[in-house]
Amino acid sequence: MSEVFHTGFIAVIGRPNVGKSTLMNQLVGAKISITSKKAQTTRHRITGVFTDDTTQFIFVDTPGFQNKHKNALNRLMNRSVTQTLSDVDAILLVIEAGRFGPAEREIVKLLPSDTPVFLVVNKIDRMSDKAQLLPFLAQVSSEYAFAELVPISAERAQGLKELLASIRKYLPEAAPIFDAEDITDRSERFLAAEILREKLFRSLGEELPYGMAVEIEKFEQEGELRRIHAAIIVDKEAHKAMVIGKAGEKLKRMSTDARKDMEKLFGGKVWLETWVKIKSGWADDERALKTLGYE
Ligand SMILES: Nc1nc2c(ncn2[C@@H]2O[C@H](COP(=O)(O)OP(=O)(O)OP(=O)(O)O)[C@@H](O)[C@H]2O)c(=O)[nH]1
Ligand SMILES: [Mg+2]
Repeated sequence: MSEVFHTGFIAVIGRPNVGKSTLMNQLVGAKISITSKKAQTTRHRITGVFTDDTTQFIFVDTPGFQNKHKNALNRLMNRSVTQTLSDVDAILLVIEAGRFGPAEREIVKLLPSDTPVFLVVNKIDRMSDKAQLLPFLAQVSSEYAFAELVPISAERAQGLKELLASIRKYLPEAAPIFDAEDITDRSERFLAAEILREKLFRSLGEELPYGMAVEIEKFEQEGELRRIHAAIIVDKEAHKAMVIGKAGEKLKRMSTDARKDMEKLFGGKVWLETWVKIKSGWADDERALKTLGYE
């Protein structure tokens, strides 16, 4: 390798639902972080790695930063954002095109002054009038001394090559930390729980997903077959029935969808068993949160 190699950490932050996880998955080229139309889908810090001939990009997807809802889980989620910021080479602050308001200004206050911050303007595919983009960029650049302003569409993979090329300029010269084929630091056990949680988030009504978590009780591998037992944790008896659905139909469909995604990501057959468990108040119970893997 004649060229110098660059390696660095890049935090992906922003308010809920702006497309942080969609962006990281596109940059890494695999679905390692779950996504949904609902806010606060991501609850954990998740590392995604992309390595090419000259650079290793180590992205850190974070939960959406918000101050509206306060419980122990939300406090942990916000803390994981601020902790991530102190230890990276670059920060991608993701916003939605046309939207820079109080929630974004709250986040700007957290930015460390010694780290380059990219303003990543996502969902440009939704802008009906493209002529509004330039004045919008001019306006937001007065909010903070952003190192770069990059308009993209994470969903349509527009602007991502340009984004990677500009990030590289800010990463230090260093040998890679991960193997070239690694895409995440998370275990299959963790990813399995997240995939099932995505199906719950996407298939259930508005409020229910926030009161749920997934716990993998058993994860065994026999050759290419993975046997997974997953418990879906709900807050109330009434929620249990909603997750299971009429004659178990709902749970069956969500489990099948989850199994298919797991097989795709792990590259082998999966046998998945799911059941629903009630643990009331788990989202405000520090001990329960620890058992569920929230740092
Ligand atoms: N139209 C459009 N939708 C997008 C784009 N990127 C993401 N989305 C959608 O925006 C929604 C939220 O995406 P996520 O990636 O889950 O957002 P997030 O910022 O990780 O959200 P939290 O984890 O809840 O903070 C999903 O419905 C995505 O499909 C985009 O470029 N264009
Ligand atoms: Mg997310």
